[in-house]
Amino acid sequence: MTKHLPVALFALSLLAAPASAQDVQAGPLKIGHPWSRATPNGAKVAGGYLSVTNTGSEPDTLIGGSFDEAGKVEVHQMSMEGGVMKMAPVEGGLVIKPGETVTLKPGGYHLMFMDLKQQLKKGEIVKGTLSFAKAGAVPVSFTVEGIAAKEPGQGAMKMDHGSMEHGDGHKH
Ligand SMILES: [Cu+2]
Repeated sequence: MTKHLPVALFALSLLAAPASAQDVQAGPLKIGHPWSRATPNGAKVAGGYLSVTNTGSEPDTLIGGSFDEAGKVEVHQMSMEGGVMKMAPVEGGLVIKPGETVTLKPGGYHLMFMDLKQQLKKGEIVKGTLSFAKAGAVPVSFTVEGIAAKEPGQGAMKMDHGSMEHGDGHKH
């Protein structure tokens, strides 16, 4: 992959991304419905969710991103360990193989928005970027769903990500 191609695509995706959250194409990558969840007052972290489909012939890696309302963004994985939910940064980033769709969702892979600047409220749209090893920085807009949303636009989940113990998982 040459250097100038991602730049051209970056410009294209800027044109193709209006203020509302929607699917974004970045070269061979298709980004589906970026969303986040409303946070309780005073919360310092929130999760970011979306899907990435790789329609190309080479793997790419989601290594991080940015979120206008957060000081820092990490790629995290949540898993069960001895009956306890744990989360930790994904070492080296999240690889999306050719032909695969990787979904970041509550209870699994997610973006962790850290050092939140303010409370996220349902219905807000917050701009950010996704950083890929090859596709580069891809601008996206995250729709803030309800505090108990399990997937974009509907549902509720038993466990509230926002109130979970985030402390230990974030020590490096
Ligand atoms: Cu996390």
